[in-house]
Amino acid sequence: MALTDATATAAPEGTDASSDEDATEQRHYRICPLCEACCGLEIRTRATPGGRAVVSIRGDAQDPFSRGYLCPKGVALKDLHEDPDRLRQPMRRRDDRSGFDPVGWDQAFEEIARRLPPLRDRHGADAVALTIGNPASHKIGLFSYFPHLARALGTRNLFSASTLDQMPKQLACGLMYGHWLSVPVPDLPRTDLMIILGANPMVSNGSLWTAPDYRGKAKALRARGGRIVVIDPRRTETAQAADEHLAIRPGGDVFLLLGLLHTLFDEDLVRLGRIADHVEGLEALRTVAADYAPERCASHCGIPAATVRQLAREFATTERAVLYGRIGTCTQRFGSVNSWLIDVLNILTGHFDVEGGLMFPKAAAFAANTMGRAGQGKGVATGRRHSRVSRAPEVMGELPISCLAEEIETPGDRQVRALITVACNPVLSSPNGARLARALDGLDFMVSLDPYLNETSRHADFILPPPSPLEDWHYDMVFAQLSWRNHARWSGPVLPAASGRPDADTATDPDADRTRDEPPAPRAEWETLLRLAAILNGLPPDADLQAVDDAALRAELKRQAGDNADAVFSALEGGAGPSRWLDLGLRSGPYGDAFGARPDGLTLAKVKAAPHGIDLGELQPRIPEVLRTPSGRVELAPPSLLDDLTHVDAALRRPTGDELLLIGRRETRSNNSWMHNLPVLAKGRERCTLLVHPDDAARAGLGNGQTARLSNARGSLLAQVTVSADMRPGVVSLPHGWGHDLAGSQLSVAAQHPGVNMNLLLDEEARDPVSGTSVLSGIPVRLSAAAEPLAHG
Ligand SMILES: Nc1nc2c(c(=O)[nH]1)N[C@H]1C(S)=C(S)[C@@H](COP(=O)(O)OP(=O)(O)OC[C@H]3O[C@@H](n4cnc5c(=O)[nH]c(N)nc54)[C@H](O)[C@@H]3O)O[C@H]1N2
Ligand SMILES: Nc1nc2c(c(=O)[nH]1)N[C@H]1C(S)=C(S)[C@@H](COP(=O)(O)OP(=O)(O)OC[C@H]3O[C@@H](n4cnc5c(=O)[nH]c(N)nc54)[C@H](O)[C@@H]3O)O[C@H]1N2
Ligand code: SF4
Ligand SMILES: [Mo]
Repeated sequence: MALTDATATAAPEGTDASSDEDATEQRHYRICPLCEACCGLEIRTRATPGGRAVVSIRGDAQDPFSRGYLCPKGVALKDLHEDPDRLRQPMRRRDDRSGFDPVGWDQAFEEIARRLPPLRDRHGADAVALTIGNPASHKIGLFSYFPHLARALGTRNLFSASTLDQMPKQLACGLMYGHWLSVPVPDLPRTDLMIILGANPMVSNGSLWTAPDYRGKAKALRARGGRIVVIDPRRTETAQAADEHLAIRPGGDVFLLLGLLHTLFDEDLVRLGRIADHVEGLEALRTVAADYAPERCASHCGIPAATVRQLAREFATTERAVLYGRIGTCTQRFGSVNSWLIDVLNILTGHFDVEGGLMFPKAAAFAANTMGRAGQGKGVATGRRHSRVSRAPEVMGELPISCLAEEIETPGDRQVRALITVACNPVLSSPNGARLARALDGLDFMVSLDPYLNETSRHADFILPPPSPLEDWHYDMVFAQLSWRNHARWSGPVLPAASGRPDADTATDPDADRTRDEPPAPRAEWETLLRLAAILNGLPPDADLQAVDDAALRAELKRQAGDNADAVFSALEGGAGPSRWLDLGLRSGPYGDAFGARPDGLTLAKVKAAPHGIDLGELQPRIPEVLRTPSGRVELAPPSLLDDLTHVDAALRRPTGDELLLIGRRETRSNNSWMHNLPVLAKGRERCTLLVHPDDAARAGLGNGQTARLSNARGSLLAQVTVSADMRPGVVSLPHGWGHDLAGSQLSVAAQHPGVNMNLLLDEEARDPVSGTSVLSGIPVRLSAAAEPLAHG
């Protein structure tokens, strides 16, 4: 039997049936869970013989946060919901490995209970690895209940997409401000100069910065006389809509940033402003800066020294300015140092914790930097343990995901023998996925929580699918902590569970008893995670989940509320699952009603009653209250980052090579590795193409539309060439997340335009050793004209 989560089954909030329309048509307001912009959508549905169907999806003009913005992916939620390849029930791999068959949930959990705990008991907790991917941060059910599973497993082999992405930023922020998610964001609406380094928000819609409609906000900045400077090896869509583009050498950011730092001290441009009394380590920075004159760094960053000095002056002397860096600066050898220096430069120029600079959001729920004692804390620690094979240090409780394959392959004590993947596709998303795919075949047992039988889940023994986003309710646990404006927005399920599936006509109440042969209704993801956790904690596979959930909540309340725990427990809204935790987070949060002590404050009921969400205003200065460092200050010179400068110095002494360098890119109609199966996004021109500068194309004898071979010591692949003067000479660009031609996946649309997986050319051992993050950019490659044509495309 499925559990009831009152929030999941109640529909009226966020839904309205208007009388002037067809009586069967309803409008629903739903936050898009597909990327970090978190746009509010208006979704119209109509009654159909089988249930309800989506009629249209558009931006919700009344959403105070996204104000009507949406991108083509938001519209694709309909295709995702209706995708015949999207799994609606658990799949079990046949014993002869010839494919998968659907099974009931009870049967799946029974078999998992039979196989997984004994394996863990025999080989130890570390023998079961756990990976979690990008969509998990967009799903409250996954994000809030994943820790239950991680705790129940007790494994040290915990991996995530963070070490392919933002870990350097989280580490730098953790060290400087005391918490992993105290990440300040650009106050774009109030700035006059925005410098963007290694990010393409025009396409990505922003990252570690929830800011729907970058385009509109950038346009407004320029209309009020401001300037945008983009520093990127490619003249990106964001650069094309900016005032200036500097084509940096891939991997050159650290040299640019140090050159800027040098100039600030050298030309007496340091102005700390109002936070001067709250920083530690200024003199250490002055000492560091002395070594990195732009004249020394210029050839390594590929930007002339005079330009670097001029940029430093303009940044320092513009009253409201901000420097923002993202994934292009993170997925490099010096990713952590880059992330640190970006914030340092904002701080030293007085563009930090002030209007128009980098500012800290204040989320309504779940933000650690709104909990506990304001202004001081424990800070963060790393390296409390190390990976078994490469001895890579743990960061934020995780090991580098690029270590997963070797942990599975290398025999010995604590060898990984089983794996649970949660919303993760590392066969395509991590370096050298081919090696990982081979390693996965050597596992004794694997479970994937995923809506698709794809490049990674095809290796699993069981695939446990989520409901479609339109069948689920939503609240952003993570992105409200990274938002351009404070807000609290909740959205209800748009469609009843199990609509839009092939058997929808016969769909019954998801909670009704059913026989094993009937296709089961989707299970909420928190329920799947809690069920797995219960099994690993030794409970039978049909244990009473309500009791398990109640016990976990009561234990937390005992910790937080002591003697009041029982009263708080009874006051919380929602039958089970994340809704009670959300009510707790909101009510005890910075805008909350504090369980009656602040009657005007927020509760889940109040947030649910506002269909378009609640606006909580512009970002406000938060130093020192936001800090959780042991010193109670901003740590400008964390020792582990200072230490890495020795390696920067060594790199600066080596001459730059003249190899061709491969970088990645993102496409508007694509999202990492998993949205290529949606017809509305997949149609049109080929997207997985190689951008090559005209000079490099001519040298290799390649023209537009021809097939190139790209190769290095790791491997070789074919890609269709697009000649583009937007590339820096000597740099080529290929999007990541493609390569849907692997046998055994069930992605019929994606298979028609499979593209190639650029990560096959990446070295899984190339990492920023401080954060464990993979080097995904600036990869040396050889380019030649291919004798053979592309198999697809
Ligand atoms: N070369 C190169 N490689 C890169 C990058 C790059 O820029 N260049 N970018 C990196 C970055 S930033 C990231 S974040 C990673 C992403 O790495 P991953 O998280 O491994 O990859 P995604 O493509 O986001 O895959 C998400 C998986 O979740 C599944 N999924 C989708 N929705 C749901 C859901 O609601 N529930 C569940 N349970 N599963 C769901 C999808 O089917 C897919 O299998 O890739 C990284 N890889
Ligand atoms: N449409 C779409 N949107 C997405 C995604 C998607 O796949 N598609 N993925 C989502 C995810 S998971 C994330 S993490 C975010 C990422 O969001 P962004 O950080 O904005 O990511 P990108 O668009 O990859 O932009 C990175 C830029 O860095 C540049 N670059 C590469 N190497 C270097 C370098 O060495 N130095 C500098 N300075 N620049 C470099 C690239 O040319 C690219 O323009 O996007 C999210 N949004
Ligand atoms: S930008 Fe597109 S994918 Fe991202 S939240 Fe908005 S509609 Fe969804
Ligand atoms: Mo990402």
